[in-house]
Amino acid sequence: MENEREGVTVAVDVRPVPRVAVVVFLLRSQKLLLGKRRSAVGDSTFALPGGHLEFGESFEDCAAREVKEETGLDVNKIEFLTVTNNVFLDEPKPSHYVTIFMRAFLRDPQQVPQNPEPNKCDGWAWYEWDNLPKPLFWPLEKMVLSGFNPFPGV
Ligand code: 8DG
Ligand code: MG
Repeated sequence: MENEREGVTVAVDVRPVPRVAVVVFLLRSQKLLLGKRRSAVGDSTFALPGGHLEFGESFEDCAAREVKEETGLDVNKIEFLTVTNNVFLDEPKPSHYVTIFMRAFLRDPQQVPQNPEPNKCDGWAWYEWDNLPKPLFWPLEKMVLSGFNPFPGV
């Protein structure tokens, strides 16, 4: 497809492409932070905070930014854990994400999560790894079933 913009012809590719997401296992003692999604992808399932990698951004900066935007929390000790390939063809809005999973900790262990984007999430809470809520967002469910564990030294 071609677009006329200020006298310049710009080629626009309208085919769907995979996108990059950065999501965060935010850990506090033996618990991690999850929220129930309000979204065209994975609606009403429990998921990690996270979102789209912006142009020029590092994984660590994206992780800290998304956690801050979605929960108000400040994190540190941000590290890369793993990456998975997630194709969502059966969702109301089909999409494909390469999802980068990071780990982080609270800068201040007393800080309490807020829910500044109530249209995207029902609210955040800490859950024990051995007693996770159901249903989990399936990319996360897939990892749990594979035996993945985000806690250090496991
Ligand atoms: P943004 O525009 O604010 O950057 O993005 P967002 O609205 O917060 O995006 P998102 O849907 O929360 O995250 C982007 C994609 O990341 C999501 O559609 C699918 C993928 N993803 C996973 N696992 C997880 C997860 O546990 N949590 C979140 N939030 N996204 C995940 O594959
Ligand atoms: Mg998000």
